[in-house]
Parts: sequence; C-alpha cells; structure tokens
Amino acid sequence: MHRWIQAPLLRALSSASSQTSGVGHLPANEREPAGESFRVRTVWISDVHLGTPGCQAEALLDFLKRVECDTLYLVGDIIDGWQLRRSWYWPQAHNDVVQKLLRKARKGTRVIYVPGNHDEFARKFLEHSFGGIEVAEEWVHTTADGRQLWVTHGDLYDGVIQCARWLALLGDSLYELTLKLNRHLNSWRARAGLPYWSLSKYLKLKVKRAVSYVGDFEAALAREARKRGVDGLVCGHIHHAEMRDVEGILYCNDGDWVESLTALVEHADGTLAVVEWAEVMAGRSALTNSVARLAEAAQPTPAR
Ligand SMILES: [Mn+2]
Repeated sequence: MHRWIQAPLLRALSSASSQTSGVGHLPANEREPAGESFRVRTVWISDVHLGTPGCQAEALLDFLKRVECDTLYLVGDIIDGWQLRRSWYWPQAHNDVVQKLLRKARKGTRVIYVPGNHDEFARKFLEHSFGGIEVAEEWVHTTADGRQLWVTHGDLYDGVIQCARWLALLGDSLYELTLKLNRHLNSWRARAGLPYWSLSKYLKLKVKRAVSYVGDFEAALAREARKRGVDGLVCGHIHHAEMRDVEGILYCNDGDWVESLTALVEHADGTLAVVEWAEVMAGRSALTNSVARLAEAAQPTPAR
C-alpha cells in the first residue's frame, strides 16, 4: 500500500486503540445503551468495504452493537485499499466501525482478521496483531459440534481475479457505478415509503449466474477445502450469503455490508445460520411504528 494511505489509516487505527475517554467526543458506539442484544458463539463478517461510499457502516454498527460473541472473524475486504487509493473517503461512521472492532477485541472477543483482495495491504501484517486483532492468511475454525471449517476470503480461488487483474479492476469500477445507482434508487424508494431493494445484488445475480461464475467459485473453494481435509468452509468475496452443500463440503458465504447486510453466525450448539440484518432492522422499525400507532390511538381525546 502507498505510504500516504498507510499513514492516515494507521493513525485512525492507533487513535482508536488508545481511546481517550472523558472529554467531549465519545464514539457513537459507546454513547448509546446496548439495547436488545443477542449472544452467539461465533460471527463471520466480510466485504465491509470501509473507505467507500457503498459501505453501510451504520447498519454494521447497529449489528455489532447488538451481537456478543466469543470469536469474531473478519473475512476480508474490510477496508477498501483499492478505492482509498483512488480517492480518500473516510467518514465518522467508518471510524466508529474500526473503534467498535477494537473495543470488542479489548473486551475479550477474539477477533481474527483474514484479509481479502481489497485489503491485501493487510497481508503484510500476517501473524501480527493490531490492538488485539490477529491477522492471518487463513484459519481453521472448530465448531461446538466438532466440525472443521476453513476460513478464507476466497479471492485466491476466483478465476477472474487470478487470470485477469485488469478485468477485476474494470469490474470493480462498474460495480461502484451500480452501487451508486443503487444508493440513488434506494433514497428515492425510502422517500416513497418502499423497503430497501438492492439493484446491484439483482444485476449481479443475473449476470454472474448467467456466466456460471458463482458456481465455479463455489466448486473451486469446495475442492480446496476437501484438499485440506475439513468439513466445510467460510468465505466472502462474491457478496452473496449462502449456506449449502457443494459436493459433500459445507459451503458458507457470509455475504457483505454494501448491499445484502448479512453475517454468518454459529450458535452455542454449533448450528450455523445466515443473519439478514436488513430484515431485522425492518422488523424493528415496523414494530416501533405499530407501538407508536398504538400509543397514539390510546391517547385520550382532549376534552373541549
Ligand atoms: Mn473480495
């Protein structure tokens, strides 16, 4: 990574780790009470793309605020070095995500960071730790029921990235464009009272399914997992959360936080599940609205 990116990033990371509490500003994640939270054994998130306007940092903060876990895996593309190299974009919410992650590490969550292609700069720090976050090239996780899951971002097994980096970079710019359209479309939908709908997700599924890209990716990873003698794998990279059997290997993809807002979790008994946070948030606001309507209806009519 270029030094001019590295310096502000490291500054952001180090100021976050040596948090001066007290005077004035408290990070957003420490201002609000925890509210309703839930506990799982393990959480996997990836493809957050901090440093890009597409990153849905507020939704991720909402998730991180409410989830408690023993181990948190950051499965790559957490910080988008490719985008930051083109233009610097680092709003407060993105800092808050970094601070929240460091805070979790400080408070006893084991945080393991497996870098991806957009944050390949972090691969320079393999076997090091940033404020308690361990950086590793890949990992093998053992579930509570004894299954072994290989954890990798997945880009190393992506035919497009491996064979034609220029195509990957072009695809990246087109992807940014659809994300931009997606933001405009959804701010319009929000004004019209319609729920969030991902244009980019829709287009990508159409296009990539058509060229059997997703299938090839899944099969390549399952083959690698079999070579390693594990029961399954957890990856990210293609921004499509999924859990399915691929030739006898459990393929899990934790999705992303730019369009689908998903995470993979392991419950105390070893059961795995994909969490769709957009749905959780929509459910919550529907509940808040109906409670507000009920409260309104219960108001006595003022006597005249
Ligand atoms: Mn990736």
